[in-house]
Amino acid sequence: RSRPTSPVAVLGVPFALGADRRGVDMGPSAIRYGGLSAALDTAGVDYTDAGDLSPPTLQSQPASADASAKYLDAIAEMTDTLADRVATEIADGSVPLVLGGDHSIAMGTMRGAAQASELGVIWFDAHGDYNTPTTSPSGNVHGMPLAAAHGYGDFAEMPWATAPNVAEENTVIVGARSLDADERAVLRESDISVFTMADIDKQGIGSVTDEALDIATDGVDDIHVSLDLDWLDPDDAPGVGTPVPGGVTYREAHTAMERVADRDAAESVLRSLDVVEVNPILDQRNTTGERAAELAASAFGKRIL
Ligand code: 6HN
Ligand code: MN
Ligand code: MN
Ligand code: MN
Repeated sequence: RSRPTSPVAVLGVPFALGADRRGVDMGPSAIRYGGLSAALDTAGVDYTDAGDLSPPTLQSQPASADASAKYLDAIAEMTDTLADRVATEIADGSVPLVLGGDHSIAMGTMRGAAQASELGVIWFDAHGDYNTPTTSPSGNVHGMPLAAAHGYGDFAEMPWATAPNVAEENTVIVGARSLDADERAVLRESDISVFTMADIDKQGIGSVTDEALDIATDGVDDIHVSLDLDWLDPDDAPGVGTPVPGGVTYREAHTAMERVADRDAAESVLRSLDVVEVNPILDQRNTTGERAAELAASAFGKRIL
């Protein structure tokens, strides 16, 4: 397939249980209201908006009994539903654009996207999201989806959480600047590639993204791209639940998405994209929702001229 001939299927997942904090469940609305359809139109993307899933809500759940991985049963339900949906869209020839929701939804996207065949992953995030119930300092599952996808640690016992066909060697984290102690040790020992903010400072975001694309696509057909809005500096994207100072600028984030689009135009590599962690309650006049909409369109090849 080659863009723009393979259509994009927009799918919202209004989910907050992985963050244990309300507001991020309104992310899909905020991104749409922030101009997603206009941005995709400008990009010349053929898309349909499939609406939102109806996953469990925080207000409908009793407080989680398990403090080490909160709301895991509800997260399993969401993951299962989303994975099936994503796999179906891909089988139908579409590229799912999944709007979060907190980052735990990526467990569903990756599990679904990896059904077809081997999949590389690029994770644009301030965080590693490589905790497990044993290592997590918060018990919030949005800090665990990448470990879950790889079946690492406790997740070896949770096949529902695991994405088949995703190798550590084809997994790349870009922009990390907040890793927990155990998470850091695990990532250092793993075959996952981690580009920190220091690497971006030294090498430049264009070069880092190109290198990430080389690693993620090495020997595999396609990639999943996961964009956590807290990858951006909080000055540019204030509407996130776990902001970390010292992030990339809006312009650098655009450059990264444009490199993804360039590679996709040349080699048709983008199997799925998720855009997560937009929390309009914490935002300033939906700035972060608007940024998320524009960045998503750039990943599909938005051009100014
Ligand atoms: N996110 N490392 C922290 C934790 O609680 O595990 C923060 C995780 C943030 C997750 O932003 O998607
Ligand atoms: Mn994240
Ligand atoms: Mn993050
Ligand atoms: Mn391909």
